[in-house]
Amino acid sequence: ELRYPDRLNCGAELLDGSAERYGAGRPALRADDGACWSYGGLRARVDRIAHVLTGELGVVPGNRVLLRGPNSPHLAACWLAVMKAGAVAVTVLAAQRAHELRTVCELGQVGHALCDAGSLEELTKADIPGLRVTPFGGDGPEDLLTLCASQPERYEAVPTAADDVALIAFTSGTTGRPKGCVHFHRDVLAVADTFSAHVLRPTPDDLFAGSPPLGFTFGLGGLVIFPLRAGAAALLGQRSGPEQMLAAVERHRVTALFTAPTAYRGMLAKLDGTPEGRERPYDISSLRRCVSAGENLSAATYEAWRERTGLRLINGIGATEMLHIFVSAADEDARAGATGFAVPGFEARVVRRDDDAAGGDGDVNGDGDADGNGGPRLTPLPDGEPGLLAVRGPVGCRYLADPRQREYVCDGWNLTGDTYVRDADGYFRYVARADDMIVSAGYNIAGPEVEEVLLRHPDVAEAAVVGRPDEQRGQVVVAHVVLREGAAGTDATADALHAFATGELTPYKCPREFVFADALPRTATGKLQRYVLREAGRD
Ligand code: 3SK
Repeated sequence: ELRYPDRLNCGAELLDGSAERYGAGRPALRADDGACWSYGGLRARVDRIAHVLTGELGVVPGNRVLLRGPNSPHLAACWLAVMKAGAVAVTVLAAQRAHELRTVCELGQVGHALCDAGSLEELTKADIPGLRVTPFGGDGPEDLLTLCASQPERYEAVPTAADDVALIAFTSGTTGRPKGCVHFHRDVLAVADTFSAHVLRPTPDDLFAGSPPLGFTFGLGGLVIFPLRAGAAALLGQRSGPEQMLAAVERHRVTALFTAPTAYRGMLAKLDGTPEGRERPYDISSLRRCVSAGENLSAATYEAWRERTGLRLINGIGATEMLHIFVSAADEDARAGATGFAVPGFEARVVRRDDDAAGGDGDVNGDGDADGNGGPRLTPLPDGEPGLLAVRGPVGCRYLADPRQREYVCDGWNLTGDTYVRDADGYFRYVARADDMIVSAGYNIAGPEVEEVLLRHPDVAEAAVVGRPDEQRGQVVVAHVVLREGAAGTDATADALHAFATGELTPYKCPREFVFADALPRTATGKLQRYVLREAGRD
């Protein structure tokens, strides 16, 4: 069990604690242009920002501060300064638009914003009443970095309680209605002390990099919290296309990479031979840990990455509600097509949820307790039977004033909205998002299983499989496919894909329609929006 002192400031722990434990001269943050800040250098920058926040800007502990900008060492420094000042970071994506920013600021009761000088436009357009915006990274007299110049180098962190709010991370899930997820100072350290410490096992010599934005907790964990907790370094601000990521890995000798399955597929396409404009193939031999999360990792992608690089992808399921990853596996525990086991510190099981208070035995704890307290009941399911993934551990869902809390947390368990099955060896295997199951002629079909097969076809770059309403069958299976370069979206290709699928899948699972597209709809964090495809199919 994780134990933290009652007084705990995660910013001070990550920065001052690691500087003391590992050495203030060690590299902490690197930028693609070659800049490198040591732990001591980062601490001086963070402490000056904390002085500006609590002095000139009048921020007091508990105030909510919006952080906005592309990944950069400055953005990470602002986040740490907000932590040290005892304020609450409200993180958003640089890609978010004015109306979304307005919603987040209203729901989060945000009074201050620190915004990259190049990302001001949407925030200015949002025109949020009462919001004081301070730009950073520019050179104006009001710029945060200009204000920092006259500040002292050391700042005594506010002695927050372990249970004080540190972060409100907004999620729209894949459906578009934002929810604020509240996380405490102890939660920030707990994700490093569980997933990172037990699965990644970083050393101070590691260099972390990847594509997820710091406004997405996948990125905040992988690119700030985990490296700093381990005394390691992070590369921030490289561009996130497949070739740019490969080039960054090569140039900086990155050892730990965080990105989504689509990006691993994109990189694989650039790894064979010598790409145009280069004299030699990419050298990514420095990589030691490659984390894949954000969406389902197909067995095909896992196997292709292993074959090409010799590395096993570390698959993980995480959620903004849970801050980071809670089921995963690495090294010889990793298996193609499986997510893995509950991360040490967490428990996971597959359950059925009975919303009728009288129904179900409610015995998720295995203690025979069915006390009829009127709420939904969870019943654990045997191995091999698909059901809802339920998880509990040191971090859990706390929605900011949102009735959907009751759907997510049930009997002390967090229901992530994913359908999983646990196999005979105890591995958790992803089936589908619970609301993405297709029911056709009475059969339950998991879109990801069909996608997995299509992704094995040499012409297929991306695939999303959804149900379209049908009078006779209830729903029919429709595959939306992005083809690889050189393949044509013709009837002949559709026939070939259909023939390929029927060779691999029980006939009722095979797509009856193929729709060819240039790209699939995704959220700003890269998750597939199957509901957009479903809705398009209704027209
Ligand atoms: O939402 C996700 O998919 C996720 C994955 C890993 C870590 C954190 C998050 C939010």
